[in-house]
Amino acid sequence: MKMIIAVVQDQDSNKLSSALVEHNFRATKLASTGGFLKSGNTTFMIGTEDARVEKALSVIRENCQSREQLVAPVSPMGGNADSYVPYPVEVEVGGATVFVLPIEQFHHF
Ligand code: 2BA
Repeated sequence: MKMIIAVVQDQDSNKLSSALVEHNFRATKLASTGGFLKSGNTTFMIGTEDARVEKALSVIRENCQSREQLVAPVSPMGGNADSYVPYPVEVEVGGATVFVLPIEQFHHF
């Protein structure tokens, strides 16, 4: 068994939830915050059999898209003025950041 942890953009989370249910995957959604942008994203925990990992990855791939996001400039006060960028910078936020972990035990009481 594996645990798939997928960090996705909030805009894709409802679509992905529905697609996972449709394909008979069980998942838990957690509200999370990206460390870099400091804005909300959604983390899915999906426990599944080894044989279904590839299918879960394809469902995630099909339902999450990457987007450009503007990062507002941060005041240099208290920080290093050398690295201060006075204008918004565009970053590409991936459709999904996915980790696949082995599960030692699974219990469902
Ligand atoms: P954030 O940390 O808010 O990052 C959003 C996007 O900002 C990233 O997209 C990347 O394009 C950019 N970025 C992140 N750190 C950067 C840095 N130090 N310098 C320049 N640009 C940077 P993604 O890579 O697609 O990541 C989307 C979200 O997935 C992240 O949101 C974070 O919540 C999660 N994530 C990504 N890599 C992770 C990792 N290794 N461990 C845990 N969570 C991760």
